[in-house]
Amino acid sequence: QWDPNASNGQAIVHLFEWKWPDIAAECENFLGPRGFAGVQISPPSENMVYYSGGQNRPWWERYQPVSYNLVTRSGDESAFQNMVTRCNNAGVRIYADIVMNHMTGWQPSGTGATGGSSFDAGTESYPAVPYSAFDFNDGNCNSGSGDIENYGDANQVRNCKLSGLNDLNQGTDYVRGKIKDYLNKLIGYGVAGFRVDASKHMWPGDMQIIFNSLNDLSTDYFAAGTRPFVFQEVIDLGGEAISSDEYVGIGRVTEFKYGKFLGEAFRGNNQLKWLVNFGEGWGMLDRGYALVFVDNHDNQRGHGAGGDMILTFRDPKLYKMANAFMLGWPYGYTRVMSSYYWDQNWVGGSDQNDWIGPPHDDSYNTLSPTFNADGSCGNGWMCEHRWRQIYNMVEFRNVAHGTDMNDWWDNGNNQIAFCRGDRGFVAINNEGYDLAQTLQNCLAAGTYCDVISGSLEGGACTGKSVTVGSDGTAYIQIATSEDDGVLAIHANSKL
Ligand code: LM2
Ligand code: CA
Repeated sequence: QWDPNASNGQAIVHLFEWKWPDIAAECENFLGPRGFAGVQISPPSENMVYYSGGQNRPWWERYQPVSYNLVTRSGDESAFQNMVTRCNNAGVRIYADIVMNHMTGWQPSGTGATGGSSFDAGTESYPAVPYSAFDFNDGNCNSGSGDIENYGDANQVRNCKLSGLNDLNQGTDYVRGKIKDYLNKLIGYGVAGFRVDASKHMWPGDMQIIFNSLNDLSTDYFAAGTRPFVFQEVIDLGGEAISSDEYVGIGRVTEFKYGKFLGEAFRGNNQLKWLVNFGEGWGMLDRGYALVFVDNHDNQRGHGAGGDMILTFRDPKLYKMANAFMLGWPYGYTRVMSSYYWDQNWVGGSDQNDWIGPPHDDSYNTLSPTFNADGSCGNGWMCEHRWRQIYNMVEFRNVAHGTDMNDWWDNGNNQIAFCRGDRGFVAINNEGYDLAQTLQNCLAAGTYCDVISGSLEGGACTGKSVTVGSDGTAYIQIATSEDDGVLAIHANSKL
């Protein structure tokens, strides 16, 4: 359950809030051809519909399930099935975001849901599952308010309400059975695995029982006996009662230290030279258990963990450098974030618009991305995964897969370079002055196309070229005046 079950690559992309038909087309038109292994989708389960206080249809309503019916703003059950089939046929896996810790928070009775199911949050009644008060943890929670008040108390973190969300008791056979049926339905349609929301708020023992009970993946697409990939969202920056290590027996775990540490380094709060042992040497999970990312849908908008150190599309030059480092570096299984734009409104250090949902029409139906001549997206979609510097580094990661890091170089400060076996070479310049040096390389002698400043297209390089000499060295130049602070060449970018 630590293996992504992918045929196609070493990186996945989170197509946050995308609609199912748009994801299907993206698998066929872009992700498959570009070597993306899979897509993390937004939660497919029916959620409450939120219109209140001027915050209409926030993205976070999808983290308040009403049932396990497959109907959301991303599409209905037949659109879901069609997407999974088409993506699998394009060699791209689908990983569903599973919200199984809780149902909705309190909402007035009569509040709508994306599939039209009724519910009453106050009495914890969700007839479309069905769940009733009996299935929730209220009696097992020992905090005064019923909410999680103290992250030093594991019992509270797992048995009390996260932000007021009705907390399911995964300790009962009934709740386990309902979750199992939901996940097995998704497996039946051909999904390859799950991102498990709020895993820190569930007991690992309960989760283990649920995931062990699931069917093998569909033999329409996977070898007999293949188990679902599981990556659990556990925010562990240290100093709490619960640690990520408790979950590595079930599947991979999101390593939130990774994006925070990278953000600190690229923003200048730490020298890049220290990245030489980035990974376990920095107190992070063993690489075989880590799911890593520069930012996610929470911390790119001040939710979750990492604070203002997190890099996002709003700092494009540093963001591309950090993603290039991540995709070039042999640690963890990598996830690229793909976002939509929203206007921020900063008041007293917090963004009042952090709730804003995806691009939509007047009736709040989600809009599809449009595509510009250069491959970038319109209609409010950022599509970081379509930035050349990012998708070309996804190819780099695939080409370098199976090699370790070698031939590290740094200038003692914020210029670094390293090799991946004899398959790839990356250099990064985060100084206020140019990098212009002859450095040890590891690729075979020849001329290579830098896949950051350009691409190898029809045998020609649209960006900078690098010549590796017969002595194994190459002259590397990254001027501060350039758009990008990184250079990368690999075995498949040879001219
Ligand atoms: C997650 N990981 O553990 C998700 O990555 C994160 O996006 C989810 O929170 C969280 N768990 C629960 O699934 C988001 C968002 C919250 C939002 C919740 C529920 O970050 O702000 O909470 O979804 O929709 C919202 C309101 C909050 C309110 C709560 C309950 O923002 O003020 O609390 O609903 O009504 C009273
Ligand atoms: Ca819980």
